[in-house]
Amino acid sequence: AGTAKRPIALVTGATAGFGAAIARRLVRDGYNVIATGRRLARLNDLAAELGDALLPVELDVTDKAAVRALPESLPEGWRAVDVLVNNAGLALGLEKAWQTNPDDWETMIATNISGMVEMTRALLPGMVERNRGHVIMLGSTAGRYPYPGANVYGGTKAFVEQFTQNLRSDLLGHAVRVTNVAPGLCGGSEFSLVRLRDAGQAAAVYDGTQPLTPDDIAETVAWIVGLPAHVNVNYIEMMPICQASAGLAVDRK
Ligand code: NDP
Ligand code: 8X3
Repeated sequence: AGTAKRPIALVTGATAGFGAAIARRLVRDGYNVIATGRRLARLNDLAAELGDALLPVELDVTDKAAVRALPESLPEGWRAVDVLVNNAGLALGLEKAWQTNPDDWETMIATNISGMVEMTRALLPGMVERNRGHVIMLGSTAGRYPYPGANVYGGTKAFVEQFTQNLRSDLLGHAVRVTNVAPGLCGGSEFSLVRLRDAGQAAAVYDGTQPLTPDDIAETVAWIVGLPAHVNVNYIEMMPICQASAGLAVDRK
């Protein structure tokens, strides 16, 4: 499989939401795309839809051994990854810090931080060696603006931002780009269903709003990777027009 001479992108969390939209968009833009995630059936559906330009690979980013073995385990012709999209991630819960399930905190840290770091560490050496590559992170406005219930989720996304900019420092002198894409309210994905574990509550998050869509995110990623090779977008923040930062809160007794 794979169509000769197309650049290669690897997208984590391509079974839903942003990752699926980014995979579709990059195939359309001429990439061969390695689509990864835990739900293999969904990746196979994407392959059936998109053809030979999409390679489905079952991968849990929290499985350290599998991530470390990934570059070697990719089929011939798929190993020289040009673009890594570190999209796999999740929020679990919206409770106040002292009411949360600590296992949920661990899962967010394992996925959004450790998984993202391991994926980057696995694919960066090849990019540096080829002096060609681009790592795109899915950060969040939650990494910059605090809000009640964001506790560890927002903390993981702040890590994503600082890690991205520190990578930029390490990569100075190499033609490898790194970008943190930080969206705000975005519907049309499973994000709120995963977070709130209830379809009704998840739908209510978007009541009366016109949120960003996964296609808006994919469009932005496609623009960033398509810029001339000397241009690096370090950080890009996106919100729907119906969203703004709300200012500081005051407790009045
Ligand atoms: P979805 O829940 O729709 O998609 C999340 C994806 O992550 C799924 O494909 C899921 O695949 C994958 N994933 C989760 N855990 C793992 C794991 N351990 N290993 C591999 N893949 C995993 O959410 P979104 O598309 O909305 O979110 C994508 C990213 O964007 C996340 O990092 C999120 O934090 C971020 N984001 C989302 C915003 C929003 O409002 N929607 C706004 C800002 C940022 P599977 O379960 O099959 O493994
Ligand atoms: C997703 C956006 O506002 O739910 O990262 O944290 S938000």
